[in-house]
Amino acid sequence: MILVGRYASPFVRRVGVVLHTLGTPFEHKGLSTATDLAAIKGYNPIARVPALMLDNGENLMESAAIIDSILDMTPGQTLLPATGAARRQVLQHCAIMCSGLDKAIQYIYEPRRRPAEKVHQPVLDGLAEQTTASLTMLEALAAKGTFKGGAQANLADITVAVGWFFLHKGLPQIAVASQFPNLVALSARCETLPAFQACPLEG
Ligand SMILES: N[C@@H](CCC(=O)N[C@@H](CS)C(=O)NCC(=O)O)C(=O)O
Repeated sequence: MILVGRYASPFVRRVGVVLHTLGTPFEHKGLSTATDLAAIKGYNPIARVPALMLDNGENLMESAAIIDSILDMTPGQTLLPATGAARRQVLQHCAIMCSGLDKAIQYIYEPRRRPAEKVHQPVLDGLAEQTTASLTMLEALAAKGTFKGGAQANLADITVAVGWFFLHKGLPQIAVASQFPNLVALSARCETLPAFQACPLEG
C-alpha cells in the first residue's frame, strides 16, 4: 500500500505511526498539498492528505476511515478495542484531538489563503479558542492517567501524542508547554518509540 502526504500533517503522521506500530509494510509518498496538488489528486480528487492506496488499487481518504480499514485488515490488533465502552472512549479521545487539529489547521490556513485585508481577527481568535478547548480537555484526561503511551500506546495515545507534537511545534503560542504538562509528558513517552521516529515531521 502507499501512504500519500507529508508527516508535517498530523493526520498523515498518525496513519504512518499506526502502520509502523502494526508492522504493516507500506510505501510513503511525502507529497505536499502546497506543491504537489496534481499528483495528490491522482490518489484523492478532493486534493487532501492523507490518502492511502491499497494494493488492489483502491484509494482511501480521511485518517479515521483509513485507520479503521487498516485495523480491520490486522487480526489481533490491540490499538483499538473491538467493541463497547473502551472502544467508544478511545475513538472519542481521538475525536477530541482531531477536532482541535481541524481548528488549528484552519487557523494556520486563514492568513495564508486570504489577502491580508480579508483576514478577520475574531475568526482567528475563535479558532484559537476551539484549539485550546481541545487541548484543555485532553490535558484533564492525561492528568487522570488516561494515556499510557510508551510500549502500551493505543490509537488515542498515538493520535494525542502526534497532535500535541504538531501543535507545540507549529503553534507554540496556543500549545503552551507549561499549561499542558501531562501532554508534554505523553509526547516524551511516545516520540522515542521506533514507530514515531520512523515518521519525522520533515518526511
Ligand atoms: N479530517 C481529515 C483532515 C485532513 C487534513 O486537514 N489534511 C490537510 C493537511 S493537514 C489537507 O489535506 N489540507 C488541504 C486542504 O484541505 O485543502 C483527516 O482526518 O484526514
